[in-house]
Amino acid sequence: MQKDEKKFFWGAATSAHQVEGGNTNDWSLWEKKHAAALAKKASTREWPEHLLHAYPSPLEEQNYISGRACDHYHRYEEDFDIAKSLGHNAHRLSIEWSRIEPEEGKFNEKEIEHYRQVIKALRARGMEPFVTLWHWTNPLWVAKRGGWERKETVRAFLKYVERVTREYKDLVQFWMPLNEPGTFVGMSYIQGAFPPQKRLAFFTANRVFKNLMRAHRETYSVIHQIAPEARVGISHYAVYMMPYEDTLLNRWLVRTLDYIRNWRFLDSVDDANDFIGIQFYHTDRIKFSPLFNGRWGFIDVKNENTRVTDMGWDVYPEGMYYLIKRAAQYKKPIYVTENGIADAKDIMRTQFIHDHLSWMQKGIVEGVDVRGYFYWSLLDNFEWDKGFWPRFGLVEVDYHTLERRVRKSAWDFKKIIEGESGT
Ligand code: IFM
Repeated sequence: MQKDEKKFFWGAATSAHQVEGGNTNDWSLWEKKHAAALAKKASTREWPEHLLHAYPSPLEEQNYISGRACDHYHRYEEDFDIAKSLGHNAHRLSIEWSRIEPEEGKFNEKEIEHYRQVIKALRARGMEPFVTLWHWTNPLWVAKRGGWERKETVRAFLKYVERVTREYKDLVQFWMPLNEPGTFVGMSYIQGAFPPQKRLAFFTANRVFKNLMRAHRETYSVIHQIAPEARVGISHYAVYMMPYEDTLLNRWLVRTLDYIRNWRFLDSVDDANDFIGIQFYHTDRIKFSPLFNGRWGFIDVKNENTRVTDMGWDVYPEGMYYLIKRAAQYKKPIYVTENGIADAKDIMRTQFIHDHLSWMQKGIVEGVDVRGYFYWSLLDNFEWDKGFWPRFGLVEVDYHTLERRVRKSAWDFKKIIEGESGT
């Protein structure tokens, strides 16, 4: 395997549960249980016509059940051909723990072979695999005994990590142990939106956070023991924040939240990273809420909403620049391992990519060591508790036929890649 650390990587990212289809894990169980309630909740808000009449519509139960998803499990070669034709020289994917180890200690040889073929398919197309080992989903046996609330899960995860590293060490150079641990803790234990849906469970959240931190560190050691040359890095969701009005209190809130949401995890695993993966989507304007009725009690988010995605996220490309400048303080190579927009009509995506890359470029010119950019996502896919309606893909997926249609913005992104790499 050629060591290509200095090359700039262009690509897109996916995660197993969101694209593969046919998974059995804690999410697939949860989806079936909550689909009706999620569809009902969706019916209480107003929807633009183009989302309401798409298939599946946010008002339909099947929108919230991942089911066959994009059937990427069987169509990965077709999908990688598309990525290749779009000028990508890398791809970020995740391995599904519940497939590899559906029962504790029982590894599924067929699935191990499957992912070997997936990774080889990337290599055969000259695309560098960036492999995430856990992208939020847990095998049922892990969830049943308390998931990441329990220290035992760290030990169990490391056994899976060890097996997978031994299997693919000659094919994979870049490893990412955990996807966005902070988002997982926030969504599952503070907002209570993701399984196991514990709301404002601060003590449990802190325990889960510590277990994930331990899992990251120990995965770093396990991978390096088996594959000393491997590069192991965090995948981190960073939110750019600014005060809603420039008051002392709002500024103080921004500083505090910036540490908790953005840098606490990175600070505590700083010695266990060969690179930093930054995932940037949106910006929040933070405001003190004296009546305790803000998004997080005394803290509220009040965005301008002049440019928003289909998900209602505020678009603020400058945030990319500030975040990579701050992340540069860790003095590690940086990869933007996710950045993307839900835009079903494909009317904002080209500009979105262009603007974020311009701000990334400004950081590079000022000395930030950015070595890759992965758009989220290659395909439209299953956006967790929102289901299928958010359309993040460079490639549109028709969920009736599973036909893939390359969006115009994907070709525009290709032109940028070609311009930058002189091809
Ligand atoms: O779809 C998710 C992904 O799983 C993790 N990062 C953010 C994306 C968009 O919400």
